[in-house]
Amino acid sequence: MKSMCDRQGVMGMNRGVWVLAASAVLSASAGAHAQLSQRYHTTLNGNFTVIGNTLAQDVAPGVPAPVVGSIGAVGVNTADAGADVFWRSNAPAIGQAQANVSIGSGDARSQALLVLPPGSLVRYARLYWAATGTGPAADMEVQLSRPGGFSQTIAADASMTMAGNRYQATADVTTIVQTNGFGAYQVGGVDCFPLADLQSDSTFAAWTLVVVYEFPPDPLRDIRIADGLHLVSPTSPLAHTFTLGSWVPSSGINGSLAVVCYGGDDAITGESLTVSSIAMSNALNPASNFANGTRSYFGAATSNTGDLPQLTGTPRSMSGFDLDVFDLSPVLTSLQTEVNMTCATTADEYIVGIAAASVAVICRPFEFLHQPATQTVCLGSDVQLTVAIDTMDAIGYRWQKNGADLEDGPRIQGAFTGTLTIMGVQAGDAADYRCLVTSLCNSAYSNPATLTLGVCCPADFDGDGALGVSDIFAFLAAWFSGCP
Ligand SMILES: [Ca+2]
Ligand SMILES: [Ca+2]
Ligand SMILES: [Ca+2]
Ligand SMILES: [Ca+2]
Repeated sequence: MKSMCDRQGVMGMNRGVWVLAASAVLSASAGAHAQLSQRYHTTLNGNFTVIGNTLAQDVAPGVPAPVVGSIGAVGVNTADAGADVFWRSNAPAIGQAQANVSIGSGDARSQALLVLPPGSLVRYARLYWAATGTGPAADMEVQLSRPGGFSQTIAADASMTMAGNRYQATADVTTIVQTNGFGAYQVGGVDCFPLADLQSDSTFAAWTLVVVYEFPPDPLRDIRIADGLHLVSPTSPLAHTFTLGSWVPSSGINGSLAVVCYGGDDAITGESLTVSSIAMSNALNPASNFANGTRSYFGAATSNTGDLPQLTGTPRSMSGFDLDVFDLSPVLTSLQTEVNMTCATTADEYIVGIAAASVAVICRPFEFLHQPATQTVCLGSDVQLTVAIDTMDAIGYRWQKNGADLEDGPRIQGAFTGTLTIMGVQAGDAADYRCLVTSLCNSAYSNPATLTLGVCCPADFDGDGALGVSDIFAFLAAWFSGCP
């Protein structure tokens, strides 16, 4: 995208065409965007794959022609860097796609082919859709379908919006992808601002499907998906750290990083994607121009029979949509536990929506960071015992009292968490406590913590945790018996 003041904002009619309105409002609300945050993680023998397609086509001179898909009448104001006409997949017939100025946003749809290793099992799938919308709110409902197969309305479980009515929404579609497996996925019903005759460099509409699968022959991989909606500008880079639960091995190092962004412009450069300060670049993604309208895997363009439209995946072909998977192997080192990604720019502004990382790992046994503390407590008081380990990938906690498993109850909470709480301590609570912690790689008992009862209030003579007449009688009884 071009600079801030050139960006699409509130639009209005002017001289018979849609034009950009002056956008002082944009700067004021630009803070609404979000950095990336982790959506999902797992560790399994398998990997992720990512597919997606644009819903609209930029027909400016120099944009690669579709492999499959016909472009008809396109209207005016098409030389801009924004998308100009909507696609409709499986139209006018199954297996075809057409784009022209008479296709409205409500009819726009596109399709992409999901390929999975034979024998793999889908463990997780998440659909994202993003566009320059018709209002400040995200479109929370789209259609996901397969011609001749299923058709389902998908409701978003999260969304992100930013200035210029740009949004991204997302939904967990694991069950649908588990049911329907490999093959074509078609997305439509994505709310978009009308493109016909619009003069704008920043219009886009696209969708992405991230699928995590288990495949036993694959190495053990730590897989993480993060999302948000962050406008990367010269004053606002984006940094995201994937914190791995395990270690990068000393041999068999491999990993991949998928980054989805919107609004990148092939004709404007200056942007960089780095991991550990090393540029992620390849034949299709120059080190200073990775937001360039490509769909690629490890430097090769992705263009599958079954995509509708089937685009080349080469620079500019995706019309303001980038879906690139980079090889992380060159930047990974043995025993590494973090992948630090930074997106920056000196000129071309772009919006990062999704980043997913997959890294081959070996199990890393955890160590205790914090052990439960031996303590003396008062009758009737509440007490907490806490353990902490040096990985976020704890699978389970189980507290024990004198070696016997504890259950949650009226006075016991957190028996299956890192913090055990005993409320209203009674005499019978004096014991040794420990926690069995289990992670992906190992399990271990914490040190035992001994709970001892102390007399905290001398006037609570009978030790029931409360002061009352019974304390006086207990005192007198002790007095007259000579403290037996
Ligand atoms: Ca255009
Ligand atoms: Ca246009
Ligand atoms: Ca660029
Ligand atoms: Ca790219």
